[in-house]
Amino acid sequence: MVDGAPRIGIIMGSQSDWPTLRHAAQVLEELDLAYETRIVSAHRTPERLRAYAQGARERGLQVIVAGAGGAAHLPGMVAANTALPVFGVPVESQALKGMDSLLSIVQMPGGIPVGTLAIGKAGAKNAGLLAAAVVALQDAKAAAALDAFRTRQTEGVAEVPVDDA
Ligand code: RP5
Repeated sequence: MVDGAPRIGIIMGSQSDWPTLRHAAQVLEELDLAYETRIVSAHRTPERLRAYAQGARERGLQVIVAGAGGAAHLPGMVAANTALPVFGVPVESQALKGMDSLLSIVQMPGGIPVGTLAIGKAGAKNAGLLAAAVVALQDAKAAAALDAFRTRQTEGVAEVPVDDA
């Protein structure tokens, strides 16, 4: 974990979502940005959800990454309870491969926005990067870390494919 007061919250509906959401955490580690993680279920812990979202700004959070699967109401309900930016990550469900999660998160009514990412690992990683970009708007160190990440990524792309990469 990165030291310092977290400005990014990563929340998920269940422990079973962590293998996906940890990719958001991993990229924040790489950028050396502090974050917190919590299990907050829209259905099983609705009071925890309300308290988390309503107290988020006061506690110093600037942005929330919320991942859930199936009837994935967590990102939308968090957005309903805070005006902080919320990025939703659809977790790949067994039954419907995450299409249920995606459609549950993306179709928000006008007025309560959730920035919805791709299903699964790529969505979680990009939610982490977007959260970092929000923080970087007012933090030169975070902005420099994001630029360095992009440079490393570009430099890591080989020009020619190999058999056993
Ligand atoms: C959702 O239900 C969670 O976000 C999770 O993706 C899904 C299944 O939860 P578990 O039954 O694995 O706890 O609320």
